[in-house]
Amino acid sequence: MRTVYSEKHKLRDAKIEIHEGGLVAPFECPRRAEIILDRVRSQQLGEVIAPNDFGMAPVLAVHDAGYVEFLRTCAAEWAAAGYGGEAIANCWPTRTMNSPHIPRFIEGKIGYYALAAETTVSQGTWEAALAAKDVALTATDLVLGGDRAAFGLCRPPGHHAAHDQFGGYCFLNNAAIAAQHARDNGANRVAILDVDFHHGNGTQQIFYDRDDVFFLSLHGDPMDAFPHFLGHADERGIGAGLGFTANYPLPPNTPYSVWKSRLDDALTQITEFNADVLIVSLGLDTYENDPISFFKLKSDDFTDYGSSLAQLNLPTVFLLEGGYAVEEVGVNTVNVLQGFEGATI
Ligand code: Q9C
Ligand code: ZN
Repeated sequence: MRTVYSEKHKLRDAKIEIHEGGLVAPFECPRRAEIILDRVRSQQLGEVIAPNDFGMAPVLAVHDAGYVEFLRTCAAEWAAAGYGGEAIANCWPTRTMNSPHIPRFIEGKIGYYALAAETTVSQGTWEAALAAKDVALTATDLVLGGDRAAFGLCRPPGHHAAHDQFGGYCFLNNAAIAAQHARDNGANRVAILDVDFHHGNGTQQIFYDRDDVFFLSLHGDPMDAFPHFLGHADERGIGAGLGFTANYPLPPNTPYSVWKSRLDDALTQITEFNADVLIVSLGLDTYENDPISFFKLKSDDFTDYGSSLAQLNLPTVFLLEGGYAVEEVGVNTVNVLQGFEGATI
């Protein structure tokens, strides 16, 4: 399968993340993508191509225009206020302060558009996020054009980004943008399977009331894990979308055997949905040695479930999400893709 990759991911190179009571170097770092690209090449997965520029229309099809303008201008407004470091939220419209007014000053505005504080908006973040959505859209076009599968090596990731919120290392929701693009270009039903360790709250929110995009997620139980406030089993969609969201929260130390049984249930639901296209939000942070997660998948397990995904026999777009065991993230990513390609259907 072909891989879509842009060097512009390197422009997302934040220096700080709030973690466990202090500031650390961000887990979501440029080296992740370089290690994955090296593994794609050394395993000869297939051609590596650059993305096309799709402009802003596919972004505005799923994200709020004011939010997008905020992302574009945030780092510059932060600097213009005389602030140093990287733009970071420290105050929110919480449950007791939910006025609809959007502050004009950057310190309030960033709080309005943030869903978590660990993620800064550094110089270059916007340009990298734009490249990541073009990577996702280009990979989607390969599959819409007849490729059996494609890999979008997206960075920064996207699945925590909601209609008008960033956080969890995500700014633009690459998978949601890709799914809407598939809908607008001939796919009647799109399934998004999110296998990242964390719940894909942003993707769920964007499609929650829709019956044309089925969102399914396996993840650490939000009672125990980020994003803490979404991803429970009783979230199943609303209105026309009821039954088109499926969540599989799982407890600390979940082994592959249990995770795989939940995956098999999700795959059955995707088959019954009769999807035209499958988009996989491919997070590798389910790995046993991931530094911020608590599942126990081993490297060979990634190959195994890649093979199961192929059994759906659907045009499949893989989009990179998380995975922070940097030295092993290349092996684990390409294991999924090679498991998929090596499967006998
Ligand atoms: N103590 C993705 O994998 N905070 N985002 C974790 C751990 C945020 C992960 C805190 C994790 C975001 C795309
Ligand atoms: Zn994750």
